[in-house]
Amino acid sequence: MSIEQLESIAQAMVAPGKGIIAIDESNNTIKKRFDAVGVPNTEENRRAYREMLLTTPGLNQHISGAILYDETIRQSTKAGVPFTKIMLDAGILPGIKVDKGPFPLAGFPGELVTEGLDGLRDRLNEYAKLGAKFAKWRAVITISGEAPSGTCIEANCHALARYAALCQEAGIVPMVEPEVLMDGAHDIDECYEVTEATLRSLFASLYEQNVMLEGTILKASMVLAGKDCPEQSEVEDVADATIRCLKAAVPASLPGIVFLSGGQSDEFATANLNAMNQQGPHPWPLSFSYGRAMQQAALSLWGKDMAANFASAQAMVAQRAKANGMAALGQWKKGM
Ligand code: 5MM
Repeated sequence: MSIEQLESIAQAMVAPGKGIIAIDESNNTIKKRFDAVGVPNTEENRRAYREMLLTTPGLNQHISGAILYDETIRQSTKAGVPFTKIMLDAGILPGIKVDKGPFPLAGFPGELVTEGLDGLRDRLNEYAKLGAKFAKWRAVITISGEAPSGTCIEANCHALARYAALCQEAGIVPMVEPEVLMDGAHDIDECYEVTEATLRSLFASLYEQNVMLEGTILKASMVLAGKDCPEQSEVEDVADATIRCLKAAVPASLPGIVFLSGGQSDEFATANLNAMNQQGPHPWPLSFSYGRAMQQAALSLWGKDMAANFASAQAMVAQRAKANGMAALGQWKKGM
């Protein structure tokens, strides 16, 4: 695939007023989400839940793509239509999570490195045949005591760049996600420093591995105080710090940046994205690739009664997609 084709997929992912829904929870993570609402974590329930999300009427108005998990990209609706067909027919790009998750970084207690490079070329080729247009790899950076170490940042960014190069070889747009966790008592300044160092290391690694930025999407965490910090960040502080950090570290040739929600409330995640876009124009479109901030309200409704609440859960998904789509344009208003 040519760089122009990768570039046009990347641009479609961040088309004006559209963003990504992240539904790539591994079976362990979806178990935690299901446990919280009392849904047994069976393959059929996971399939039914993803069917509810992906068949939301009008989803394509504000959703450009969905990130799927290995099990999900192989699943179909109850009527037997593959999820990838439902998506492609609606103009929603299928994405696939290809990392194998974060593991302890040997020699650095408390720090994590994401694994999954072994056999990745073959897996990507298979996912491309299954319809995947973009992929995702998430690295986890923890702020705690002396962490993160430079070694942890470099190891994760090296893996992200190796993954991104393999994606482009397979004709798949890499979404690179270095998540600086909100867990901890650190303040917004510390989050800024760690995020900037991580992004600088990431773009240096992408350059070293010959990754074409024009065919790459960054999935970033916002710059904000840790969950246990006594001084929590206000929306304007998050927007100012995040934009300053991205401008300091992200090349303008990147076609777009999407944010993760990372445990923020639905409304805070939307308000932060909206405030950033109100400060624009920026060198790149800024949109969303939310998991929890897109799904949590719908999941708790659906979990109470899967059949009776199917349509109201879908309405909730549509509402969150619309709110975030408006925030991607800087046109969201509280209570919309
Ligand atoms: C959907 O959750 C993804 C993590 O799944 P695993 O923990 O099972 O690997 C995660 O990567 C997600 O795509 C991003 O963190 C965005 O989700 P949030 O909830 O942070 O917006």
